[in-house]
Amino acid sequence: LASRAVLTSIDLSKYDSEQAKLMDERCILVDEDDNALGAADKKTCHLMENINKGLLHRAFSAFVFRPSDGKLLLQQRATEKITFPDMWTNTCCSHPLDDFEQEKVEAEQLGVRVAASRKLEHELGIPQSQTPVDQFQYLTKIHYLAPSNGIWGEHEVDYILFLTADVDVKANLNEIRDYKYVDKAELQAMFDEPSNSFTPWFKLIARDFLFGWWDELLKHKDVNGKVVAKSL
Ligand code: DMA
Ligand code: MN
Repeated sequence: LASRAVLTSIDLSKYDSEQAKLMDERCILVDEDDNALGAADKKTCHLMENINKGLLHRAFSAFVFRPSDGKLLLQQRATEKITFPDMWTNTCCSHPLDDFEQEKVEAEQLGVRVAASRKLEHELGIPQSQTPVDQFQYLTKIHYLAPSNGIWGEHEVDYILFLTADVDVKANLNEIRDYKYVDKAELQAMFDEPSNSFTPWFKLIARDFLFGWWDELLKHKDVNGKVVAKSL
């Protein structure tokens, strides 16, 4: 597709300048079987007009759990975000980039693991030493399409990664408005409260996978009652 279609672009001057600059990052284009096809900037990849022509890119969704009580770390996206602002979502989502050789490596999902560790530091200030790439557990990948506000949307092959680790959070306020740890009941209560809004991919993953996987995770505890970290 990308080679033949004429792709649309737009002016970003009315958006937050830091977030506008990040729209120059180069995402990895893929087909529906996740075969890499090339690269395009993040702005091009997230315009519905291009998505409607079939443009698809690679992404990850990371879920970080606290070993002491098995709670999940959620974030609320900053108002400055160009796509899906102010919504509650899983710990961190983003894209492996064509800009970095390591993030293009497909063996053992290395590229998305490296990207997850990089973005957990960028968005939540978590030192990369606390998120070693071999400690992420790869669950599956999902293909989904979701419009955001106005002209924007997502169309991704999204790798789902779990990490059980103690992390120190120092939120980057250009990325994140708020964050909190929740157990399953607390998350369900947030879903039941109509004034909360959630990203479409988080709702989808929660509906189809999250609660079952979370139950499995909580079954594995060490002698001190801490949830055991799983790795590759
Ligand atoms: C993009 O997330 C990835 C998924 C799975 C939706 P994002 O908008 O948080 O990424 P970024 O902040 O890097 O644009
Ligand atoms: Mn995306």
